[in-house]
Amino acid sequence: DFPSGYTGYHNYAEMVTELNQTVRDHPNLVTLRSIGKSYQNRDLWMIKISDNPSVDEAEPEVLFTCNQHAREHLTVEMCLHIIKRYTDNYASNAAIKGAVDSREIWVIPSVNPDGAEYDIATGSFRAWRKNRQPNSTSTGTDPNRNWGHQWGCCGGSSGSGSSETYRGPSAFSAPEVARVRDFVNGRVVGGVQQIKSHIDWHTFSELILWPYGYTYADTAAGLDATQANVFQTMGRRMASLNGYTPQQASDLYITDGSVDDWMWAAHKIWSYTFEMYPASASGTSGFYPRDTVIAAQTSRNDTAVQLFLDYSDCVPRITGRTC
Ligand code: 0X9
Ligand code: CA
Ligand code: CA
Ligand code: ZN
Repeated sequence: DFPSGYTGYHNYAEMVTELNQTVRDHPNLVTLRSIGKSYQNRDLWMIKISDNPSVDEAEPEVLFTCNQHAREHLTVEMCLHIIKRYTDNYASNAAIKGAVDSREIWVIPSVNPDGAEYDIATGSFRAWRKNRQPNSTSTGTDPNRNWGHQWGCCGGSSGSGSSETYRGPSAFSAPEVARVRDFVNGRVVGGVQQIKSHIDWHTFSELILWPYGYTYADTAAGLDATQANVFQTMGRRMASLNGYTPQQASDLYITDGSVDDWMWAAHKIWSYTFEMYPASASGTSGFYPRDTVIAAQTSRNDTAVQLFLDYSDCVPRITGRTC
């Protein structure tokens, strides 16, 4: 389990308990379901937050995903914080109620539960990143190198099973990635993708990143200058609210097979990657901030998340365009 100094973090069982408690507390605002199983057969839980949550209403849909990377435990807390904030404050806060009533918010707090549980299983952190799926030489696929747009194209991932950025033998070979893909593909209703925007939460470096990651070019196939300007403008606006640094994903380093490139290229979902606290650290220590920072470093993103939800009906509206 989590070592002392970290017991404020949720392990998998505690996360599931929290999700079930949210359903009991707010049965008219949330539904809970599993989108399928991890490699080790854990359920991949997803909560929907909206008014009339058991009805598929004609409301812009927004997706938040957390914990693709096992050791990035602060991101589980970020997704749980979003869930708590948009349910517990519904009755008392008009802006929260407005967002919940006019949107359908999907939250997947742990995309990689096997890796997260492995990271804490001995009581000392293992600095584990990938999932726990065996490969030909070692264990683990990097979920954020396993998505299907320009998979393995560009030196932004590894073909070696022992690598921290092993891309897997084929795109979507990681069951966790395939299940999130299946869910997103299933949100195409009547030929229209219902999910308009997405944030994938990571740690660390305090960054807001947008596509593409596979190329240094600002524009490329499927991403024109007008769209790139929307990504930049929204990214910078959110960064002005949380103090992160906004940049194109490839400005950090080239990645291929990352989630945001696929969300955009395959579905035109306005997909961002947020790298949370801390801004910098030595070695892997940045993945393990004490639980005392959880409250401040999750609520820090409240106004950026609210802005993101506000504009999810038409993200290009941030540049004065219509949809
Ligand atoms: O390498 C990653 O997957 C992310 N950094 S982390 O330390 N959380 O592993 C950065 C990904 C940046 N690229 C894209 N978002 N495309
Ligand atoms: Ca609704
Ligand atoms: Ca809907
Ligand atoms: Zn990460």
